[in-house]
Amino acid sequence: MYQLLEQADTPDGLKQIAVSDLPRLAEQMRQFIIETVAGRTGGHLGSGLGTVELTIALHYYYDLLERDSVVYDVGHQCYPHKLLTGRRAQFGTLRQYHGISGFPDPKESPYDRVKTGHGGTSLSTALGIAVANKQQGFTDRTAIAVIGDGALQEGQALEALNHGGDMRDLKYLIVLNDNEHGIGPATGALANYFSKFRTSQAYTSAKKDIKKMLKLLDEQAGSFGRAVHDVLDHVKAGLHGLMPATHPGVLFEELGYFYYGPIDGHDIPTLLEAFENAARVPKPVVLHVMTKKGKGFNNDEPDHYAYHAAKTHSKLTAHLPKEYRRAGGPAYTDVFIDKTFEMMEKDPKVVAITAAMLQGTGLEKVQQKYPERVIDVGMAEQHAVGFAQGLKLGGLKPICAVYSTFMQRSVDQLFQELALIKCPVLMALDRAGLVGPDGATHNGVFDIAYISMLPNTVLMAPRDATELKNMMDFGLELSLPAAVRFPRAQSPKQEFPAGPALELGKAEVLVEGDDGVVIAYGSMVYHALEAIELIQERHGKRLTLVNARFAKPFDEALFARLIEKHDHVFTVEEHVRRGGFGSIVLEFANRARLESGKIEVLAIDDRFVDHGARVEVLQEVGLDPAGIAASIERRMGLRKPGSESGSTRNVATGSSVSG
Ligand SMILES: Cc1ncc(C[n+]2csc(CCOP(=O)(O)OP(=O)(O)O)c2C)c(N)n1
Repeated sequence: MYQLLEQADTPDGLKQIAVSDLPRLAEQMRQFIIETVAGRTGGHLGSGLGTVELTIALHYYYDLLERDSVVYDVGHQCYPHKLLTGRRAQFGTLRQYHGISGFPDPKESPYDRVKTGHGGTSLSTALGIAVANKQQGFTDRTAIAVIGDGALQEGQALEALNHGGDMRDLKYLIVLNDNEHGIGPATGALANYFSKFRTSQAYTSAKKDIKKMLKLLDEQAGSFGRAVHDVLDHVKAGLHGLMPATHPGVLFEELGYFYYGPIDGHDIPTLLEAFENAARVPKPVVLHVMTKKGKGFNNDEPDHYAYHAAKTHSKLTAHLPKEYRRAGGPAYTDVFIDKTFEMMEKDPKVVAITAAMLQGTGLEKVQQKYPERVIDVGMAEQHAVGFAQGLKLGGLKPICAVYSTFMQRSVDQLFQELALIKCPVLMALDRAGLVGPDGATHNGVFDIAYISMLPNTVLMAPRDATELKNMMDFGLELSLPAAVRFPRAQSPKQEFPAGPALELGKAEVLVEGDDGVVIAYGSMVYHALEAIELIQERHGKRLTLVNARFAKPFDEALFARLIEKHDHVFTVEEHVRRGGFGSIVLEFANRARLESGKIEVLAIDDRFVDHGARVEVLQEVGLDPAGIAASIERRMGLRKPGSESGSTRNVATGSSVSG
């Protein structure tokens, strides 16, 4: 059934297949991806299905191991690439614990030049490789970036476009994979620009004639010397200029690129011909390919999001334990959405911003009711923060909803546009913590560090759904920029009774005990609660549990009292140790001349955490209730050092092996 696919396990095998058989290979590959991803593993289904023929053609034409290189933007469309580069047998382990990653990863294959997951980066990397090739005299090497119309909106991509268009004598190919979609249908001026010509009849017929002329010139070009080649290049560029005003290449040509296309990205011979032609152009080329996202997946749901990403089949996760016993309440994302509805209803000044994540943040639902007040700025996190500043200065109350990991791209905007002038914008950092199957590129485990270092900022994290709602109200009324972080998880079903009302920088004591204290931040409060319950059951020891609520400013008076009183102090957070909540407490203890040696910080070690189910990776880093209990027991001398029973912690200090 998959005979051609098996033959194409490596690019060498692929190159033995006749061009006329490649469409059949594409069919088999599509079938295999649908069976695996939609049927079992879940993952970025639609993007990969759209790039099947493109990937086959790239590997067929180029040598992407030694000579040439390809960088996939975001990397979520790399499944066909994985299948052609020796990973078919492991494909069923996609995104699972110790399985292969859903993104390119040099640890997995030398064909993956870089690890990606964040968008907008491929043009810079490929341009760098192209310039390095040129400077070292590797004139036969081509550096290729494959970028979607969504990721092209990112600031970095546009910066690289600006830089690259000014270069000559470079083998640099940008494949613009235009499927009229980001995660949902494409929006924004660039999307409008590309869509304008698609429907234009005049463009289609003019293009046919000009294509013929270009082909003729291309056929001649090879037989001439360099000078003639350059002249032909200009003639060709001129012919492109004859195209109607809606011609999509104008933008790129004016920036200095040789524009080629648009061509059918599902037609392999046309793609191969395009690569051949592009190879003869002595300057950066933009090859515009049109593809269909989710091609071949006949889903009944006409839901764009379903094409983008398929859910993991429940069979694969059925054996996994609950994250913690009281889990099972609504997802934090849904709580965020309910509250945003409520806030918008109450106050007409409240607006929400997303950076191409309408579906992931849940704001799509809110947009249906408030189309003007939910603003999707496109894949543009830096702009999202700067734009929020403007909205605030203009008199509105912006909530900037960006995943913790993607907000990393906006650190300078947090610094200048918000913190420096105390501009009060509320940042809603969803997916803060370990995200699970998307792995290292998507884990939101650095935000406490990159925000807390900035003066004039407020950082908070809720212990449950009720507290998230309270923090959103609280944060929006502050006179400082504030961030509320919440995990990709369900909130607790059974909440602790409501404590005192929120007060800036004040924590809440949830449980009183004399044998030690655990200060937990946000998502770790209920994990820590179960951990101290376990310890009480096993050893009869009672520990105090504090819900920190704020990492900045934090409850200095309470923490000082607790550190003075207790011999054992633990902080727990879903964040890296360095620069996290615990390190803030340690630094305070040191500054206040308290005994900082009593404090143990339970956090993620100085390493990147790979993919797996969220509960598996929490266990790996010791932040599941059993892992937290084990760390406390060890420190308190209740368990022999090195004994791991009762804890599922995998103490590996390197990252887990991917496939
Ligand atoms: C910096 C950053 N912001 C947001 C995302 C989330 N994201 C993943 S894929 C995607 C859409 C990409 O669209 P496009 O580049 O057109 O590729 P397609 O999926 O359509 O093939 C988004 C917004 C991301 N990965 N990186």
